[in-house]
Amino acid sequence: MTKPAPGTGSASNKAAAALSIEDRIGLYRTMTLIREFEEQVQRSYLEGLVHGTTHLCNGQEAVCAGVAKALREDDYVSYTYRGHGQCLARGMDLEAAFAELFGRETGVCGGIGGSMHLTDIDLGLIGAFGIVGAGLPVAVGAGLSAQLAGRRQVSVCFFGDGAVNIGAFHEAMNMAQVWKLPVIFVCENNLYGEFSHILHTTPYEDLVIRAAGYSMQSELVDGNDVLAVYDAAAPAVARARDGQGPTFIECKTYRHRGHSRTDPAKYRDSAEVEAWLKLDPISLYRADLRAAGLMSDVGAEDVAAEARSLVKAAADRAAAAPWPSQTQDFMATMFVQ
Ligand SMILES: Cc1ncc(C[n+]2csc(CCOP(=O)(O)OP(=O)(O)O)c2C)c(N)n1
Ligand SMILES: [Mg+2]
Repeated sequence: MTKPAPGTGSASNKAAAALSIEDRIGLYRTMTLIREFEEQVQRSYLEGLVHGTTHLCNGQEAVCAGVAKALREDDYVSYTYRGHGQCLARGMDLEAAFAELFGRETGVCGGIGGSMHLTDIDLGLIGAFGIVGAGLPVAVGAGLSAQLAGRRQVSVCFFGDGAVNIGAFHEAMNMAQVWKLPVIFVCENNLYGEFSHILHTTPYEDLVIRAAGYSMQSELVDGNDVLAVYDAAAPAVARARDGQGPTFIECKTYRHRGHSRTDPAKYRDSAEVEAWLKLDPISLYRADLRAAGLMSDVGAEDVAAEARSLVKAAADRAAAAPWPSQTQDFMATMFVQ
């Protein structure tokens, strides 16, 4: 069994200490909304509403919520096919997100992209990449454009542990560091790439080591601790904005479900799964908020109930939306107001 890594970020919580009570509860809301969204996606999939497959991020909510909290509205974010959480953390409209999964005209990409391609340029969501590692050079390009234009924007790139063995990863890391680009590389190390444990494809589990090869600032954090993630992301974003270059952040986490909807994940040891379920980021954070006297169990249930009802209503509306017309101009839907 793979032992859950403790992470290194939760001890200090320096940036997180400055968060207001509202912000702290907001992080709980964001994670809960993402969880409830994914649960609804699962139900909708079983009802036959989702076209194509879907990759749920249950268990990994603290990574996208914690990083998104550190960003400005005009920053850039790229991610993978497991990107629903990043989109929601940036404020994607729930109905438009479901409509995209359901292949409807009112979807964020006009219903043509589907679950693996949720994108909204107005929210800085510059792309979901199905090709492993493909988002990294694009994020570097976005960072370069921001640097050249002097806009002080930051480009954040989320990717899985599988991406670190792709050539584009190394090219992107190298260029970002040489040119001191405002890029944050966020590796969601959930220990598996599809059906393979990380040690079958990579000689070690701590991928943060890779940053040293590029002399890049790096952080290894407990990706199931939302405040630890924020604590690593906030200073990295501040450095990038100030022209001090990129950071590589490895977030140790775990996906609760299989790789995609058709994967029962039988290749994982049940003791390993159980150990990680006990480290569920939402339950852990709820306990933290309760201990700090910021939220009662009833309050937490209210947040979940509200999120559940919001996603259900959004999914219902999306399911009633029209199909895309065959003459629809895809590019116009995506980029032209
Ligand atoms: C270049 C490339 N090779 C192989 C695949 C097939 N593939 C799809 S997802 C995946 C696993 C990626 O794992 P990871 O990067 O750890 O992300 P996770 O699914 O765990 O979030 C693979 C190999 C692909 N999409 N692109
Ligand atoms: Mg993985």
